[in-house]
Amino acid sequence: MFSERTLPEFKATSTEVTKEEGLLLYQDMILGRFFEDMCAQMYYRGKMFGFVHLYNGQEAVSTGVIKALIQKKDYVCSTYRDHVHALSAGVPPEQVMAELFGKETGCSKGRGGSMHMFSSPYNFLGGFAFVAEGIPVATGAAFQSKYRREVMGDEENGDAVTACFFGDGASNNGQFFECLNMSALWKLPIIYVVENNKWAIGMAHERATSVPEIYQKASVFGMPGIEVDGMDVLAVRAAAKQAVERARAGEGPTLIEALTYRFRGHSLADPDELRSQQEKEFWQTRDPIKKFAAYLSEHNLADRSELKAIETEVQKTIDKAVEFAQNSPEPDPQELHRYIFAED
Ligand SMILES: Cc1ncc(C[n+]2csc(CCOP(=O)(O)OP(=O)(O)O)c2C)c(N)n1
Repeated sequence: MFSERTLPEFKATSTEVTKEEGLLLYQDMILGRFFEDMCAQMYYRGKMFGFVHLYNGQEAVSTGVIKALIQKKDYVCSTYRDHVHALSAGVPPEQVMAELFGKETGCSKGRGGSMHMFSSPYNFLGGFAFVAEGIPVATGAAFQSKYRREVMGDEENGDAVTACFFGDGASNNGQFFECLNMSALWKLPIIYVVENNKWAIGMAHERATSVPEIYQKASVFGMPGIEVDGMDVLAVRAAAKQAVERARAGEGPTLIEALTYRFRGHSLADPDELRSQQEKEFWQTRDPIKKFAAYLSEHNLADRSELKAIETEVQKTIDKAVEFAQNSPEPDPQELHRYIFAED
């Protein structure tokens, strides 16, 4: 069956974007899209191993939230669909690609692969294979920010904000409820971003969920819940900015539900036969990149040739990332136990 929730309306005129900001948002979304397309190519050429989950279609969520965080000290926590969150958080594309190739130069030293991106210099907390596993980790990061400020008097890092991404499937997991309770109780500086792409592998969200409007669940914890069009980068960014301000001001967490769609199967191993053609075509018409390109030209912020120049540059960056990954060494088998926190 094919049914759709009505997307909340967002008036783009209610937000201001400079040309520079607009081009940066566009560049970040293009980076996410082209990077994932390259991953598909490399996966089918046998360069990557294990499950690889791509983010195509959801770019406005990563870009809209992470680019609204602004400050370098802020944290980002992801799921197994993590490449693009890592890129938006600033992890260099060559390090993400090398990780996918299982190389020593990858952001997790080639030990993690697709589902376990991690980068301490960029405050990127992972990459987790288990559904909802990142939610308590992100909540812990937000707790330490508050602890630093209130107990340790660390004004510089104490107001860092954490953005925690997860899927609609994860919102039915107990960790979601436990963490929302704690973070509301302690007024932690965190934004929970649920990317409702309607499906958890082959399980339709409405079939598995008593109250499918996830943003409504915030109210029982006494936190704001915002429903947003996840295919509109400006709408996501506006919601995220509001949540960041609240968090930074010590007013506590926000739950943002971004209504979005993944354009590919659950992973590259999924033939994607369960979702109807009609549904897929409907969401393709909402492609967040095309939508934002149209916005930029309608508002005279960029013409086609400027956008094309960005696309060409991004493609070059990705080609270089592949070359870097190809030419990088594999981890030395002698170092199998390095980075493991265990004693004999
Ligand atoms: C704890 C746990 N249970 C089950 C799985 C198997 N599994 C992998 S992905 C997935 C669906 C999750 O869907 P969602 O949270 O909506 O994220 P999306 O894939 O849509 O990004 C499931 C059930 C898992 N990885 N971890």
